[in-house]
Parts: sequence; C-alpha cells; structure tokens
Amino acid sequence: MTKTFSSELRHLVIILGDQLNEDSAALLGFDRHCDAVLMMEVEEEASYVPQHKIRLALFFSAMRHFRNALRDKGYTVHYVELEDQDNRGSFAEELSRWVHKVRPAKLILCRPGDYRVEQAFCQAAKRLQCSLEVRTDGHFICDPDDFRAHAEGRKTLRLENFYREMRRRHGILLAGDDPVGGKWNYDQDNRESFGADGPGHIKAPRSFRCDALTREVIGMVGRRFADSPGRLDGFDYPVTREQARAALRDFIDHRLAYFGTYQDAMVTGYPYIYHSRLSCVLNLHLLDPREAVDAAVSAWEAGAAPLNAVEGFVRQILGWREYVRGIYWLKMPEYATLNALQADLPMPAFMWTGETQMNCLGQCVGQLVDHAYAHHIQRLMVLGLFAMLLGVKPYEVHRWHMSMYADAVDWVSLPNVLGMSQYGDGGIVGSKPYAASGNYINKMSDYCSNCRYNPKHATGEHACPFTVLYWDFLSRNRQRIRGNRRMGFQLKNLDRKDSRERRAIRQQADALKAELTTRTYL
Ligand code: FAD
Ligand code: DLZ
Ligand code: SF4
Repeated sequence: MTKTFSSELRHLVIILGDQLNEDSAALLGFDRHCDAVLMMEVEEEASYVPQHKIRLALFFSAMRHFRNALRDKGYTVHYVELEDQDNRGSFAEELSRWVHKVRPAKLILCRPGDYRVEQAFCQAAKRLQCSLEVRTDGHFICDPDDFRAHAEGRKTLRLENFYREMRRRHGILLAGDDPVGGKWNYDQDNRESFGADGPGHIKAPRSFRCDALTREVIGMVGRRFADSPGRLDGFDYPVTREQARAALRDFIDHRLAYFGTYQDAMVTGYPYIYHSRLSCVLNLHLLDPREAVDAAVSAWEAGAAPLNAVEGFVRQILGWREYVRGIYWLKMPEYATLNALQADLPMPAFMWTGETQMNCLGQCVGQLVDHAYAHHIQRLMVLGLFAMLLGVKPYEVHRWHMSMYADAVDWVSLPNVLGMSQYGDGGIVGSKPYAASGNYINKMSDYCSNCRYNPKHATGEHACPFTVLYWDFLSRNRQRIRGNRRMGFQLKNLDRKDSRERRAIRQQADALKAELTTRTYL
C-alpha cells in the first residue's frame, strides 16, 4: 500500500482496550525515538450495544492505567479520552485524525478480539492508504492458524480432543505422554451441590479499592451513561497488572482447592462461590493465561490443591478459553448468523433488570446488575437455558450478554452464547442442546425453595416456567433434534406424555411467550 504523505513517525502502534499487556506483540521492536502508541476511547465501542456501567468503567479505567504505565516507562502514548473535544467517536474516524496528524509510515495492531473491529481497522487503513501490519496476538496460547490445523480433516471439533492436544503440546500435568493421576478429566468429581446447611464461609475474591483515576472514570460513566444497565457503586475489579497478579494469588491461596468440587453449584448470596473472577483481567490481557495455569499447577505440586480442582481450572483456561477463540476465528463471520433451531423471539425486558417472580432468574440477573458477573453454570443453566427454552434469537442473546457482563468480548461471548448455550451453531461447540427443566436448577441450587413456582409442575398456576418451556422446547424442536442420539432419553420422556397433557403444556408455553416478550429493552 502507498502512503500519501511524507512520514514524521516510523510506527504508530494501536493498542485496543482489551490488549493491555506490555509484552504485547504490537510493541515488539518498538523504538522510543521514532515510534508512538495510540489508544482511543470511542463512543462507538461504548454504545454499539448498551453496556453495563461496570463494564464501561472497567475498560476505561484499565486503559488509562495502562497508558500511565507505558508513559512511566518512556513510551510516547497518544491517548484520546472519551470526553476530549476533538474525539470523533469511532476507531475509523479517530485513526484518520491521527494518521493525518502524526503521519506514520506504518500502522501496527495486534489482531483485535472482535471481527467487526478488525474489519473497521483494515478498511480504515485502506481508505487512508496507510500500510497496516496486523500481528498475531501472543497473549493466547493457541494461534488461530494452529487451531485451523487442528480442525483440518476433523468431522467434529470437540473440546476434549483439542484440550488433550494442548496438554501434550505444552507439557501440562503430564507423566510422560499420559495425564498425571491417570485421567484427563475429573468432571465426574466436580458436580457437588451444597447441602441444607449451605456453603459456610467462603473467602470472596479480593476487592480492589478505587484510586483517584478509577473514581474519575466512574464519575464520567455515571454522568454520560446514566441510562446504561447495571449499577456502579460496588465497583471493585482489578484494573492494573499488579492488581491482576494479586487477584490470581488470592484465588490460588483461598479458593482453588474447592474450585473443582463445587464448580456447578449455585447459592443465593454467593455470586462467586469458589470461582476465580479472573475472566476480566485475562480478557483485558492484564493477566497471562500461562501465569494462571502455572500458578495452579504449582499449587498442586506443593500439595496445596487437589488434582480434580487444578485439572478443572487448567481445563477452563488451556482448554475452553483457547478452544472458543479457535472456533471464533475459524468460523467468523458466518458464525454470527447461525440459528440452527430457528429461534426468533426477542430477549425479555426483565433480563436487564431482574424484575421477575422466577427466583433463579431474579437472583442471577440481580447479581449481573450488581457485579456484571455470573459464574459459568448460572450463565449456561439458568440465564442461557431460559433464553433457549423460550426461543430467543441466538444473536440477540449474545448482544444481551455483551451488554451485561464485564468480561464479554466478541471472540469469547459469541461461541459460548450462540454456540454452547443456545445451540445456534447446530452442534459445532456442544454435542447437544443443554436443555433441562426446573428440576436441574432445583438440584444444583437453593433458588427453588424461595420461589412462587414449583419446578416439578409443568402446568397450572404454580408451574415452573422452565419446566413448561422445557417440554415445549422438546416438542417444537423434535424434528430438528431427533437424529441426535444424546437427546433420545429426553425425547422418550416426552413421548410418555399423553396428548391432553402436551396440549395443556403448549397452551401454557404460548401464554408465557406472549407475556414475556411483549416488553423488550434493546
Ligand atoms: P472460573 O470459573 O474461575 O474459570 C476460570 C477461567 O477459565 C475464567 O476466568 C475464564 O477465563 C476461563 N473459562 C472458563 N470457561 C470458559 C469458557 N467456556 N470460555 C472461555 N473461557 C472460559 N467467559 C468470558 O471470559 N467472557 C464471556 O463473555 C463469556 N461468556 C459466556 C457465556 C456463556 C453462555 C457461558 C456458558 C460461558 C461464558 N464464558 C465467558 C465462560 C465462563 O462462564 C466465564 O469465563 C466465567 O464464568 C468467568 O468467571 P470466573 O473468572 O470466575 O471463571
Ligand atoms: C468494550 C470497549 C469499550 C467500552 N470501549 C473501548 C474503547 O473506547 N476503546 C477501545 O480500544 N476498546 C474499547 N472496548 C473494547 C472493544 O469494544 C473491543 O472489544 C476490542 O477493541 C476488541 O479487541
Ligand atoms: Fe427457577 Fe422454576 Fe426454581 Fe422458580 S421453581 S427458581 S422459576 S427453576
């Protein structure tokens, strides 16, 4: 590509809001005398879907802290704040302004975490006739090209095969060529719920006090985004590299040992249970996934955590996290359009506020409103499950997810939401739809004991909406899922219901769908 003007700068290195690692490939070869960094806060990224106030504060605070850290180390950083008068509001427009201002010979960027953003930069650079080098993002352990090679010739792309390959390739928890302990997978040991006495004391994730810079950002977000979902008063996320490392240490020392056993449990008043709350710092690249894996393995080697916990945690980071990114770059942009079950309803309005009589959803959405966080099983088996049973369009569920979670970035939200939780991809990520009735939620949580509905009832005044919609989901998708052997048992149970019961369920489901989807938020 040819540039249109004589350059004043050698490289202009673009650093995005979720690329906050100093060892970033974008900064390799950076020369403080003739290169500069460009970081941009832009309205478009804060508003292309309405976003939780905590999420906005997290990104802007972490970006500003990173700017200061780079400047302290002698980097020249051009930084555009959201409220700067000259701010043109989008990556493309800001890039144009800066290219004309500093006249770089070349733009450098690590591959963004969002296909849309990558396209925006490539197109903008082309328009500006400025050369753009998009570098592989070394934060991730598996490069998209390596994932493509893994996928080549396979009929299915299951996590388990990929994960074992990653363990072997990186020598994690191995004895020779075999897994330590003799098993690759300890999921069977990792499905405990808490008894009637509840979980007792669990040390919550370390809370980080806001410094002056974060307080300033919180003030700005509160003012500018007053109508965005969620509340800001409890903001306590780590926003710097040092805080990210402290958060990892806190998890390893206080929660890792029971991470596996209670991975699937849900309890009122315990948003985090034994989970790490590290997804945000990982996704902002303040924490390296290798560091997290190494710290967990070291805890096992030191006898501080059992194998089922450590393997479970390693599986999430080395396995799931890398796997969903591989799927994203392998399948985009078509992936975003998939809708295997042809679901087309909008997301109900209470999913932004928690105002519902369904206690499980009230608790989980309430947690989102307060913390912009829900753990894996809440996402999959309460929030996602409800949307799938109701028949919400998968991409709409993803948009909702992007707007309510602090840790959502397109590469990780889309395969998890559209694929794993909604079965929109027809079985690329998951081998079957994660369909379940209220009975599953009753088994894994204490939510049902405080609910006006009864998880065992599929019709009548106290019928649990999950249970009603579960049978309706199986009925209406029977043709689409009957070829899937793993659905055989559930479909057989449906067949046991007589036609009168099935009709009553359908009527109740239709009434629910109409009632719940008349009001939407987006
Ligand atoms: P822990 O339970 O402590 O797990 C440790 C780490 O493993 C996480 O921090 C995360 O980095 C990684 N991890 C675990 N499972 C996954 C997974 N399926 N995909 C990718 N990474 C994983 N995670 C996100 O980071 N952003 C998302 O937008 C996101 N959307 C999700 C949507 C749905 C419907 C589901 C079912 C899962 C989603 N996940 C997402 C994965 C997972 O639920 C979260 O990473 C996790 O709940 C974050 O909390 P934690 O840090 O306490 O995780
Ligand atoms: C989520 C987010 C927000 C709210 N704001 C910005 C921003 O102003 N500037 C920026 O560089 N990134 C932001 N992000 C993250 C982006 O939406 C997007 O996820 C990443 O650019 C993908 O790499
Ligand atoms: Fe949720 Fe149904 Fe249980 Fe109520 S009864 S908490 S709606 S699963």
